[in-house]
Amino acid sequence: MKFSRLFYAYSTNMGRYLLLAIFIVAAGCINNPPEIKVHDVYFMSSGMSNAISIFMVIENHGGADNLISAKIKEFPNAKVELHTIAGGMMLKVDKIEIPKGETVPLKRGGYHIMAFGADPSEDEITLILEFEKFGSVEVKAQRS
Ligand SMILES: [Cu+2]
Repeated sequence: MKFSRLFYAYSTNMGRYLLLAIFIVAAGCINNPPEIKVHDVYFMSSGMSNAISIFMVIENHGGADNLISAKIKEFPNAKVELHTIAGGMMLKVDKIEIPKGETVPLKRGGYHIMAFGADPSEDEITLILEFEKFGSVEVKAQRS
């Protein structure tokens, strides 16, 4: 009896819409994992004492992710912030969005990482980038 009622529901338009809605919701839940690659990493003195600006290219060949924080191995006590430039002003941000399948440049005049309390005369530093889903990525940055 119950099975025949289910079959009857499916045979109606209402039943088909319901099934379609379930499929759409299910598809939305399945997200590709992010596939992050970081390259062209460099840093320079920011002009302020013991502050450096760090730039790079972040490629994502998978699902959406966010860069949420960064650390410098050689300067564990440095304060490392994510910044952007808006209307000529530098702003601290909580995260940098790395959309699905996109390449996000961290460059002058846009998104960048800034570290306070890192010696700008170093030739090379090791950055540990923390992505929300992908986890941590360790990269070397050369002084420019
Ligand atoms: Cu900055």
